[in-house]
Amino acid sequence: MSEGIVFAVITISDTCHEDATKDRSGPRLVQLISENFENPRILKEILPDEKELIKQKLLQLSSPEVSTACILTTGGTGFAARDVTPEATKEVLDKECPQLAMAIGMHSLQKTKFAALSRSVCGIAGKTLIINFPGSEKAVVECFDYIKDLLPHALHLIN
Ligand code: MTE
Ligand code: CU1
Repeated sequence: MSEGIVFAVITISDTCHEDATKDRSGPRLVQLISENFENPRILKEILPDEKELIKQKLLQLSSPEVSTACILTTGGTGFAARDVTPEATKEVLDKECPQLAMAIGMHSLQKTKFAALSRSVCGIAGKTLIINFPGSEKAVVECFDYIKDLLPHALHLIN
């Protein structure tokens, strides 16, 4: 069996960090990756809405030793005081990919105008593509559905 793409799914939520049984978006993303990619290796994490913890985890997963191909985060992209996922992500990126974030946003706006309330960012850290998704299960399904066809080519270009 050939080695598949290495993914990481990070749920970012105080609530889910306290009680992992409340995490529906993370497991849903794991399921969607498994259904759409061959033999993926999927690392799974749940973090509280703490910028420094998020940043350290993104740095670790994108380091050459772990070299995750693609990190999908879910949650912490909104307007609440503790929503800091985009800020943590920006601090680890070498390159931002604003058109990818914009494209996901435009797709999302066709589903709900509340997509305007996500501050998600996308970019490249080392050889790792990092994509922020909003926190709801509905949102991760919609956003994953949009990027799944783009991912193989995007990851190919990075590596
Ligand atoms: N994007 C999609 N595709 N579908 C959605 O249902 N919900 C929005 C938005 N983006 C949504 C979406 C809502 S209601 C919010 S508040 C923001 O994402 C931020 O969510 P977060 O704080 O959980 O990251
Ligand atoms: Cu909302």
